[in-house]
Amino acid sequence: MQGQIIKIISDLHVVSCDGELYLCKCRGIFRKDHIVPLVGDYVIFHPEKKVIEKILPRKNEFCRPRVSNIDQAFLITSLIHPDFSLSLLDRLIVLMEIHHVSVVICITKEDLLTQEQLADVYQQLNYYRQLGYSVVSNQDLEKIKELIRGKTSVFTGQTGAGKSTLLNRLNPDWNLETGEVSLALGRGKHTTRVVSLFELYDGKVMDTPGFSALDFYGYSKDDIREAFIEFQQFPCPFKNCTHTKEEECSVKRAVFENHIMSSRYQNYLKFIGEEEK
Ligand SMILES: Nc1nc2c(ncn2[C@@H]2O[C@H](COP(=O)(O)OP(=O)(O)OP(=O)(O)O)[C@@H](O)[C@H]2O)c(=O)[nH]1
Ligand SMILES: [Mg+2]
Ligand SMILES: [Zn+2]
Repeated sequence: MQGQIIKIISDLHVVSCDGELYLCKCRGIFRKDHIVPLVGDYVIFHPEKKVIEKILPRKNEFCRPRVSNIDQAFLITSLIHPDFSLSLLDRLIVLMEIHHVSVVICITKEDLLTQEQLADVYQQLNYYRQLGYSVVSNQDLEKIKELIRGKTSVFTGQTGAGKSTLLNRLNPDWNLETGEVSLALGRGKHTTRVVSLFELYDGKVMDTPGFSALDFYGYSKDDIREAFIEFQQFPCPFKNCTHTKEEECSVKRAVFENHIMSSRYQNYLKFIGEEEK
């Protein structure tokens, strides 16, 4: 039978199929061949033997969090505790662009900011909206429900940003564990420990463990450059320009003329390891 892995707890894989759940192990050969099942994987399994026999080809896969077959990512972005960071936001957007996952920027903890602070943040986020990314607040439940419909979405973001809290609000039956944020450290305590996939509003959502830092492994400078989608609006006269050195580079000019947000360009330089001197 064919099903989907919705949770993995050590060597037990919870496979969902036609509304039933099956607790399966993997065929021994998987380990030998270094095949690691992920939450989101579509699998062929044996319902009586409770064994996963085959993993079907993935649309995409991530190592942190360990998930596959994602259409859309909700980047759960706290405005304070943990602090708002455009650098983290850009990092996550780059990852999603590289994996062809659509981006929803979902901000949380608006209630803890003053009107002035909020206006500043929204001004910055407006730039992202103009690039075509959806921007919502965790208060906009109706908008979020619309975005979830018909897709598989992963909720990702820093520990303590409010992923599980928002999912509980979307479906009060779930009662996912949520945690306090340490005021001393300004971050959460890794309350969610495993990835879980749930069905919701004709779509699927995944709650994932948050992180405190996020690095790029194994992505080329070219991948990272392509992921800054606005650069394409300013075609460079130089072939394969890295937009770092050439005086006449049109991306550099666009930054200078404020058509490209300066923090975006600075983050690009940071990510490719060419911080401006
Ligand atoms: N004031 C305020 N607090 C919020 C909001 N959203 C979440 N919180 C609080 O933030 C804390 C952390 O929320 P969680 O939902 O556990 O965060 P998480 O992103 O799931 O964290 P991990 O599971 O550790 O990755 C909890 O105390 C929530 O009550 C919000 O919009 N406003
Ligand atoms: Mg959580
Ligand atoms: Zn250039």
